[in-house]
Amino acid sequence: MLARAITSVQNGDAVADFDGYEKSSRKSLVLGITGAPGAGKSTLINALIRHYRNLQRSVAVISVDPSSPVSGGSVLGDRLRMSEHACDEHVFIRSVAARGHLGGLCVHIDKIVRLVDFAAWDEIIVETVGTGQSEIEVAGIADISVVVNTPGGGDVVQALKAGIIEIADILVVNKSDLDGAEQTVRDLRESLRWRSSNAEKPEVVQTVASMGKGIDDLVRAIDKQKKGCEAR
Ligand SMILES: Nc1nc2c(ncn2[C@@H]2O[C@H](COP(=O)(O)OP(=O)(O)O)[C@@H](O)[C@H]2O)c(=O)[nH]1
Ligand SMILES: [Mg+2]
Repeated sequence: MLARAITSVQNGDAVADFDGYEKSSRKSLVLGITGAPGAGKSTLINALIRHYRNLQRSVAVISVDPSSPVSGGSVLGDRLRMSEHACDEHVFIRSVAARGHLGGLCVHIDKIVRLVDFAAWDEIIVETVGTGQSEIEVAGIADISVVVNTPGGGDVVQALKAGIIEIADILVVNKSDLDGAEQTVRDLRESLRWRSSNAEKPEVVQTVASMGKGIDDLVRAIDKQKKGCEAR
C-alpha cells in the first residue's frame, strides 16, 4: 500500500488509503544520510538497519536516485547493498528518482517522507547521492543529518565548498580502513572551526561500514542528537 501511495505522489495522482497524511503531525525522527557517490552511504545504512532490527524496530529507507549518467547504477547498487533485508517485512526500502529537479532532491520528497511517517515506521532514513544543493535540501527534511566522507579524494574540500559542513549534525569518516583516515578526521575537525553557527560542533565518527565497525559509535552519536531533537 505504501509503495503504491508513493508512486501516486510521484505521478501527482491522488493518494488512496492514507487519508489526512499531509496534515498529520510527524511521529518518527528522520535521519538523513548524505555524501558523495560511493562514499558508502548504502553500506552504512545496511549496517544501521541490522542494528535497528536487532532492537526490533522497523526501518524505512528512501534512497534518492540522482538519475545522472555518472551514478546510473545506483538504484541497483543500493538494493544490492541492503539486499540482506529484502525479505524482512519490517524493512521498507524504496528508491525514488530525483527526476530532473536540477541537482536536487525529488520534488515530492517531503510528501513521500510524510507518507512513510504516516505509515508508522520506527526509523526513517533518507539517503541522498550527489554533492551540493541536494545535501542542503535533505537537511531541511531530515531531523538529523549525517554527512559521509571518505579518506583522501578531496571530499572535505568539496564538502566545505558546498556548505555541507554547515548542515551536518554528525560527520562520518567511512572507509577508515583506508590510508589517510586520520588526516581526514583532522581536516574535518579543523574545518569545523569555521562553522558559523554557535551550535554544538558535530561529532566526527569513524566507520568501516563494510565490516560493521564503528556503527555503535555512530548510533550513539545519532541517539544523542535524537535526545536533543526531542528536547526541542
Ligand atoms: N574499503 C571500504 N569499502 C567500503 C566501505 N564501506 C563501503 N565500501 C564499498 O564502497 C562501495 C560503495 O558503497 P555504497 O554503499 O554503494 O556507497 P554509496 O554510493 O555512498 O551508497 C562499495 O563497493 C562498498 O562495498 C568501507 O568502510 N571500507
Ligand atoms: Mg547508495
